Amino acid sequence: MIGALPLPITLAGVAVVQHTATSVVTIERFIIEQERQHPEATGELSGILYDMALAAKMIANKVRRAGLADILGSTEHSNVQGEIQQKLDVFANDTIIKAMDHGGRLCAMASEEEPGIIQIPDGFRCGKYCLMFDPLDGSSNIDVNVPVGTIFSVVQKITRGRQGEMEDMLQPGRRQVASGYVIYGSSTMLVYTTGQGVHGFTLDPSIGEFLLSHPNIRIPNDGRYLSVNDSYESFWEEGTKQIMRRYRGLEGDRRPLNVRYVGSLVADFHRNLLGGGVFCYPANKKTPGGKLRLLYEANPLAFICEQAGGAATDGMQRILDIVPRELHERVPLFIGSKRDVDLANATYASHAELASA
Ligand code: AHM
Ligand code: MG
Repeated sequence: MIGALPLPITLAGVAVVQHTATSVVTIERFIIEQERQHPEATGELSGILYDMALAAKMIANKVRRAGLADILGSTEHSNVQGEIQQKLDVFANDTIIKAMDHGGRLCAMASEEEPGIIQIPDGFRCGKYCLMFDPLDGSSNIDVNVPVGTIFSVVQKITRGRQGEMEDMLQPGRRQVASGYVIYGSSTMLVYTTGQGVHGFTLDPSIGEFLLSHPNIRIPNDGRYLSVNDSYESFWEEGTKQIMRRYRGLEGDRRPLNVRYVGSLVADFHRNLLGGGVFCYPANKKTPGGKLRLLYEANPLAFICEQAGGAATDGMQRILDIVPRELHERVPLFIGSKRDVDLANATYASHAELASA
């Protein structure tokens, strides 16, 4: 039911609309209203977000029909990480590129599924932003009907030429101007930030619109959930093992966290963002640099998490301060409720002290 009309308020001299719980707000309208708070905005960033929302709807449609359309299974190609690509990965990757490459807002893209920079085709205008994305994270879970997701990150171009270059892509995460994710779960949700809080939209499939359902998401300081794949325990270093003992309340004074691990980053992160908790993919002896990718996974989710009041670290430093060295760089990741991320940092720091004593 459409309820009370939104109330106009004034912020920094600009009229914006304050949403009541009952107002129906599409993602387009919300983006426009946020843009109005920045009179200097050109609308290009908003355009990128609309185009991502469109790509998300197309991917959601395909994911929902996955079992029916007989498109499960692997293609013969493996991606740059040496993993087998699922067909839906390819579809999601192509869909995002096609939705974004001709809008005149981007100067280049990079995808977890592509080895190098994706240039804007000749004949299309190049804009001032770069888009990095993981088109379908957790895609190895598709055959068993577990939620998967799309993750994206936007930075501003810093080089002078027409096209985007590697230097544009390899900026620390704190320079992101927008990031977000889409979760294809029991419903499809798009959650994004442009540095003005974190807002979540649920897709109403009957009208094909993302509607504002979770304005101004805040992650609880004190988490409920621990998400970690502890089958790697024997490959963890002692500092990591101690962090996990503390999270589980086996050592120290932290109330024990509940373990929840889907194995699909977006699903694990989304649950912890709403309910509070920490997702960990630490380094281990098998993957000493971690598994998750800095540019496509850690940075965009870290921007969202910080904007929601949480934190993200590799155990030594804030994720958003890491200067990337290559497109497909991996990083250890602890992300979620601030208190739990701080506990990981403090535990590693005490181990470093012990080691150097
Ligand atoms: P992907 O980008 O190849 O899909 O891999 C990333 C996924 C994440 O969604 C998830 O958190 C992680 O890999 C699970 O890894 P593991 O099976 O080692 O626990
Ligand atoms: Mg991924």
